Amino acid sequence: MMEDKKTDKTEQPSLSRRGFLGASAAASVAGVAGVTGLGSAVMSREAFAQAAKDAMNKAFVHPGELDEYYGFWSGGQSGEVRILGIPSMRELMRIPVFNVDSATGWGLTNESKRIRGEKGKYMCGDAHHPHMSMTDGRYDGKYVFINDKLNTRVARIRCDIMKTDKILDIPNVQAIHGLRVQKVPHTKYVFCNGEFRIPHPNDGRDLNDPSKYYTMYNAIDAETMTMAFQVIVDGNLDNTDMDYTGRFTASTCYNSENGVTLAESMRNERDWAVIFDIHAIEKAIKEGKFTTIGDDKTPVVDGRKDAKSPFTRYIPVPKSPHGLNTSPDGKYFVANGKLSPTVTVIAIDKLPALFDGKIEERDTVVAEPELGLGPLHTAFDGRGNAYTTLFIDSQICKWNVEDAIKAYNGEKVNYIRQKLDVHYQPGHNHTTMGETRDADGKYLISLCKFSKDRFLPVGPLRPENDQLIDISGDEMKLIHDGPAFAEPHDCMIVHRTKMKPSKLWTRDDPFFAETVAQAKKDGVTLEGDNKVVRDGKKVRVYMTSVAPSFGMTEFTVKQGDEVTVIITNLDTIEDVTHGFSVCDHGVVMEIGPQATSSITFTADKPGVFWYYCQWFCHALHMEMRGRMLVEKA
Ligand code: K7E
Ligand code: CUA
Repeated sequence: MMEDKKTDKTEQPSLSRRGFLGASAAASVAGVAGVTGLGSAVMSREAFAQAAKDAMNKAFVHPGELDEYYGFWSGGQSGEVRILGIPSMRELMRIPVFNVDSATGWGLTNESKRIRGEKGKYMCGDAHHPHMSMTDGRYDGKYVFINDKLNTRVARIRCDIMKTDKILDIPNVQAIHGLRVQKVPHTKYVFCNGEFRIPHPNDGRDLNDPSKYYTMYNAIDAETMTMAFQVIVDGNLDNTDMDYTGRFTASTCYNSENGVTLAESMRNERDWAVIFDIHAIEKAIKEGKFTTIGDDKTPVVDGRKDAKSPFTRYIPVPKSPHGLNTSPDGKYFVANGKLSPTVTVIAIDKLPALFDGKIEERDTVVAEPELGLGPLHTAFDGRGNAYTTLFIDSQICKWNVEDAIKAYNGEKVNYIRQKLDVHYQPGHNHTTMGETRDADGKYLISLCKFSKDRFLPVGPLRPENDQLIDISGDEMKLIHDGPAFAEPHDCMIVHRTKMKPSKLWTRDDPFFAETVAQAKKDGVTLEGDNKVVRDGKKVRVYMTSVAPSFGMTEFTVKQGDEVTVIITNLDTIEDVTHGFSVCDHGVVMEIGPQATSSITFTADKPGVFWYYCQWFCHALHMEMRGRMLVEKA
């Protein structure tokens, strides 16, 4: 894909990153600051070290202190989401989503299996892009949505309980990659990109006729988590973002050649940023002007280039663009060039004229600054500066958007403010609140794909390196290295004032409503009864738990019974979570305070099987156990 070129061909500060390798980060940064004309005086090594130390001290979260921000990290091919505290970079929680989790029983309990649905049988996922729901362009603390590229799904996490509560299989496409939410007036839709091109329906027809393949842009109703519509496109959709008017979204799109091999998809010097007019699409669907595919009911409209539809415009941008980012002032879409050293700045206020046919596609481009090799993603500080990751150069390039526009108009200005070495090969970066109107320009996270020599060696597979950078001043300062497992492609940083997580479960939580309904049918009061209900070969064992004991110290079933254990945790003390595990049956689950959890398994062998609480809950936690007696059939 991307070749690690030996020389840096950028015209702006012509620095060979390779020349820095071996030199200390401090020296490199000081050097860059000098050449980029940041200030005439190159900072001394001592002064730089002191400045970095000051920034580090400012960001230090002492024991017992709380972080200022929640970071939501994708767990990449681990299929989970992680919550980190920022700036401490302490990992606070893991939220299993597409994976199966041995700690909480996610993917094993009945409640989680219902949410995971048909594709829950796949015990893996490839999570890339976590994004929070918004109201009026600001995080509202309600949901986090995340894609699964591997099994073509989108999940929703409820931010009160920090559990996944819906997973939607996206029909008619393959590999959901880019994902963003509608920002204004609120998150009615979640938008996501189908990346790979396939036949439709994909039922064995047109197997080897790629001219019939295509992919689609997808809109999900965020509240119901059902499909809203799909738009047929040319090329392969990569990343996407929405504007702050609620009308336009944009997606980067590579393989404008519609090829299937690497060589075929690399021919064009320019691919596209595809702009979608959401209002036009909604109107067509309202008027019934759509088709469907196979048995699926999702409204589909044709937004291919040659269809010359009112739904899309294809803006040529160089070359196999990757990240697509909206500036927090709502003015620009920025498409990151990946195989071109440039990023393309598209003025959102010119898009209505483009759709009206008054201007040409490239007339919407107001800047195309050259930043360095391998620009992948751009973040913003809310002060007019942008921060672009340079994958090949292993740097963050800080540049000024208005200056880049001036340069594009022929003025002699240097739009590059600073280049900072990161370690190494950064993909996404993200600023605090930077994808909202509240962008506050305090910290930048650089998600580096390689850590090489930054940590103790741990075998051939190494952690990645999530670096924390202070961007509050004129200069970026690297202040923390954070090892991370399994590619956190992307993250999102939310001020803690936006979040209101629950401390206890509520008894009427929809998360376990179906289990509660079953108990009602069985005439069981979950908050007090401890009893066994037999229903043919199905046995339901209802139990309460209060530290340090289960409501039942034994129960008896017959070999071959399908056993469901339903536990209600009556503890009302915060932080007292119990567990339920049965030895030698692969049975494990978490039961939070005031929650009900259930799990079903087959008692397939006669004998005595101890069950126990696997979540440390009390001084007598080890004693919190009982016996399952399985009688020979
Ligand atoms: Cu890895 Cu956003 Cu999936 Cu870029 S994507 S790096
Ligand atoms: Cu209950 Cu440990």
